[in-house]
Amino acid sequence: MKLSLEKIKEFNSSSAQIHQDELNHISGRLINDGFEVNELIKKIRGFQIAVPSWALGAGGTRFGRFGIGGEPRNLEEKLEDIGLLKSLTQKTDSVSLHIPWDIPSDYTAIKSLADELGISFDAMNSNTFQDYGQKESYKLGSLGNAKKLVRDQAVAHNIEVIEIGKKLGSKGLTVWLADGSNFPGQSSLRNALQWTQESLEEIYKSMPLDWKLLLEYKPYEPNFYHTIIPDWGTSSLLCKSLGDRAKVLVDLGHHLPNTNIEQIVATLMYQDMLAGFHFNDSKYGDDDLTTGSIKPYQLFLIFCELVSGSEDGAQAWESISWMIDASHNTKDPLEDLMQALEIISISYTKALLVDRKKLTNCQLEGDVVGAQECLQDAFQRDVRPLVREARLQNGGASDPILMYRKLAVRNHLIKDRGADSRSTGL
Ligand code: RM4
Ligand code: MN
Ligand code: MN
Repeated sequence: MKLSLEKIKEFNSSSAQIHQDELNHISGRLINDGFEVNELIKKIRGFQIAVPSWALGAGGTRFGRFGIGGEPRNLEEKLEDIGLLKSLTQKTDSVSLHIPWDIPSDYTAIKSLADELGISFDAMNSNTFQDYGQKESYKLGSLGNAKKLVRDQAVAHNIEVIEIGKKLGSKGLTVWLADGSNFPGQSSLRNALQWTQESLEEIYKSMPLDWKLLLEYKPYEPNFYHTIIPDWGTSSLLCKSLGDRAKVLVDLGHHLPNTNIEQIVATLMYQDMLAGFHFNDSKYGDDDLTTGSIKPYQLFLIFCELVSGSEDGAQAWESISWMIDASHNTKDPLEDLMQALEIISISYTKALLVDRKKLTNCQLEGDVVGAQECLQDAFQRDVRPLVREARLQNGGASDPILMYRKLAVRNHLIKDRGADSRSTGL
């Protein structure tokens, strides 16, 4: 299903006046406060976030899965769904693929469909956390497995993912390892780390020079005693040993409760070691809930570090990759992704509105209350008219979810693809 620009314009016309009033209101206030509104809108327009191919179907938990209907049955249909998201939100123009879930059967056809939809291929994800018919089992690990045969197979898989990505024009490989152990004594902690490092070295050597390696970390799950790469420190230690094209990927759900993620972001940027993000939200662990649904203030604080880190020249904004990594059981995944794209843009916009000069002065003068007020002034603003204006200028819908519902897009997808169509992935 495709949405024409005319249809979107027609939908937008009914709310044009209200939008203009709201935009005038906030613009007046911002100009008064010394902001360049057009500059802000330009930045918001340019900020695009990659969508993961595995978030387009109903997710599931280990207890059950509830289909949503009309799920994309193949890579072509996944691209079509992202095309829809792009038309409505103008907040995403790329997809992050997961191999073997998304191996293209016809590269030329996939490339031309992606071109037609204006979608490019973001970082590729390898998968050595499942068995899918390969020779050696990953039950006891992959890149850090005690058996060399398994490690070699896992390395070869990652190299194959690079080859697939090269054909699609991707420029990055994301590695997430489930490797670890469930019981003390099960594995040699030091050896497992060394094997992982050696395997990663092989993969790194096979990467084209204009590619980057994005290395995730996660404290627990699926292993519950130890995970080989449990935290950003271990990930950056490994990346440093590999070379400067290896950097740390921060998946917001991969932390123990109450971890100060914005500090991790600041520290990584300080060392030019931040590869990018997997956006999602969580209450307890790797819950993969909608970004910003539980801790919007934390998301804002993370963006404050990103904006200040790049403006201060610690790490270039352009060197950071932006991706969503979520998977749902109870929402229409397309609506969920629209919510995520919106809140990420809102958090970014609010971070742009922090009076950084004032904040620095408060910090230098030890004005604790003043510093907090600076952040609150930006966080409490309703920036939705700015984000909407950026979307409208890019050709998107004034209210993407409302338009999606008005057009009954999910029903159309169910009609086309069936009520029990099932997406590959999680
Ligand atoms: C993991 C991790 C990876 C993703 C898989 C599907 O928890 O976050 O990024 O590839 O899930
Ligand atoms: Mn992730
Ligand atoms: Mn995760």
